[in-house]
Amino acid sequence: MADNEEHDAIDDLLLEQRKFAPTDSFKKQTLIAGTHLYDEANQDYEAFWARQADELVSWDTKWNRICEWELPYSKWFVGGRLNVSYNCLDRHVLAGKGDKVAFYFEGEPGDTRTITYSDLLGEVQKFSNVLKSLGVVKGDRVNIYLPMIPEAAVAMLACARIGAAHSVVFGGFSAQALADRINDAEAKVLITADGGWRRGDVFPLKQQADEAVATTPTIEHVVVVRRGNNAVTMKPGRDHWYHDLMVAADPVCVAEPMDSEQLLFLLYTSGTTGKPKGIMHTTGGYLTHVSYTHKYVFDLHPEKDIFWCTADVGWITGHSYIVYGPLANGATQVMYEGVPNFPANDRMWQIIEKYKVTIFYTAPTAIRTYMKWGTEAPGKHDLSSLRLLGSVGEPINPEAWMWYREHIGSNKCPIVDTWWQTETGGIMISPLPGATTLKPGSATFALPGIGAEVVDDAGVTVLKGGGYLTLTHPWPGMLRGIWGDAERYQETYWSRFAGRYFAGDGAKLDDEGYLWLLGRVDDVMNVSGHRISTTEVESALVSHPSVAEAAVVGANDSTTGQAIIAYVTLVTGKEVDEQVLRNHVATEIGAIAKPKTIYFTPDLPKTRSGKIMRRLLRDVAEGRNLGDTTTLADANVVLELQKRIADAPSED
Ligand code: 7RM
Repeated sequence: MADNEEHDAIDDLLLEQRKFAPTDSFKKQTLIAGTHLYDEANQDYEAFWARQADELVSWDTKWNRICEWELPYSKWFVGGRLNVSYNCLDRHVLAGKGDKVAFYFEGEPGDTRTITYSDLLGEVQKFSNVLKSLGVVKGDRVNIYLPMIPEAAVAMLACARIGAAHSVVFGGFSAQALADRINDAEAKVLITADGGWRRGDVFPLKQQADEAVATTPTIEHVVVVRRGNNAVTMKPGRDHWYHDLMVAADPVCVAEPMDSEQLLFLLYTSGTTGKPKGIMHTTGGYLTHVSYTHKYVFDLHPEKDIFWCTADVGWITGHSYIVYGPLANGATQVMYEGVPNFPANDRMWQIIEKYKVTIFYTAPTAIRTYMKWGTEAPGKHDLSSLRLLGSVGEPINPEAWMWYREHIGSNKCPIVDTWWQTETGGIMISPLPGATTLKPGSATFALPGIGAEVVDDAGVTVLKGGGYLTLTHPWPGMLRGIWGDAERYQETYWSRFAGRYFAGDGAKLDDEGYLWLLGRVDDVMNVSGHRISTTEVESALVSHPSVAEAAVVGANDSTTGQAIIAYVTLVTGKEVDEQVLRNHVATEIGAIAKPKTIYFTPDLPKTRSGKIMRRLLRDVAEGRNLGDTTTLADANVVLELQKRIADAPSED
């Protein structure tokens, strides 16, 4: 934690003195106004989670052990049996809530669909039978590569219903990235769409899927949802239209109880190497964790609230807080397909007004973008239905927090800044909005049932000041491993500090015990809340025939949090345009991984042992004075680079 950058961040945050206690009017209707949940969980966290599992989840067979913990593996609610799809659908319909709206779907072009819990149950049962008819059985993996349309939730819930694990790949990933993930998971079936809407145009998903499936021997069938109405090629015998299969499908598929530790899904996320990790999540613990956090962090009143999480289902936030948490809690949600500036900059605020959204959950990068667009867009709309705001994906700077509070929440909505990861399954550190006094930019405290501590380099607990964020005991939604790579699981999360889960984030505790998250301490970048490893982008760059060597760093960016900056050395005698290389990265990984800027350099700064000095490259990219360069093999390399960058035309 010796980086200047991190010290600056700590100093900035130390200056933040504003505090916002829950208002009386919020406290009057809140689920949790006092500290009793914390007190209960502090007494016995296992018993606390058992109570949540009992109250929030319906079990076919009750568990006989709450938690089995053999570091680094935990099992929760052992012996218990349940079906996640039953919990998200059937039980609400059986309780007479079939006509309650599950989703108000808003397509980017303006088309809408209202989907009740009965509707959703009907679709999921049929699609479960479709999957069965395609040969999918319990334990198989199914890949999902869809736009943000209700069929994404249908496909996920149908997998859960029959015990197949889904692996959702974000629709913005390239054919190559999709193929890598399908091959790692050895999925049998791929569910995709002809295309989806984005900024007024249709993006051709099926084309990417075709390219991917050309190199995925395990895929037997491809199911295609019609959404973009764009032309596609259907391969007879392999490809099937979703609507054709659905009309022929049996409408009844009884939910089969699954073991509490049955694999529910894989979700690939970037680590510090070039190969994404298939994070494993299972059934009973995960559902308990996401229902509990969705209920209490968002203070959910399912009969009154309209919940809108703006994430894509391709990320963990979409899994936990669009599909599983909210549906298990019987919430009514908005699902939006497109971008926030189509047809104009006020689309999000228009949607909030239209559906009278009460709880809005989005990312700091989005908030900073809205800030740039100005206050006129939100000012045009009646946002008075909002009563709670949330933030996720990266640290939220106090300035953005205050803007969000004032211009979206009209100074009355609490903001829950929620820290968690793909690996944690659900929210870990967050205020409880009716109980916690907020500080702008702080995620405040570990939730009841969660143990979080900051430690120093030697693993010693820090009570005040900066260090590494660790988790001290298992929790129900924790990852159960990395698909096919037990060693990497142990190594990545459980080897840095004995007996503790290492999150990879820096954090600081202030003198009142508030947690301030400071971003990644490893080679993982966070661009607009999306995790991308420097190595992944470097591998993509060097896979271009003209590139000899590449170094990638995440530099601070006022909108996206971090921006990808690449330094590239070309093969002698070869030339290539910056744009060509950026597009090459988009083809290899996806548009989100495109470097913002590429600097060409004859050499990269290296230590004598040949390690690229990324810290120096970050300093250079952010225009800082260089710190210690004594370990450099050739100090001239950096001076040369600085000169080039100073001379280069600016991007902004
Ligand atoms: C939910 C999600 C995880 C990484 C994590 C952090 C960063 C997420 C916050 C945050 C500060 C937050 N899963 N992060 N939320 N940093 N404050 N409230 O984003 O697996 O995609 O990313 O995101 O660095 O390690 S993720």
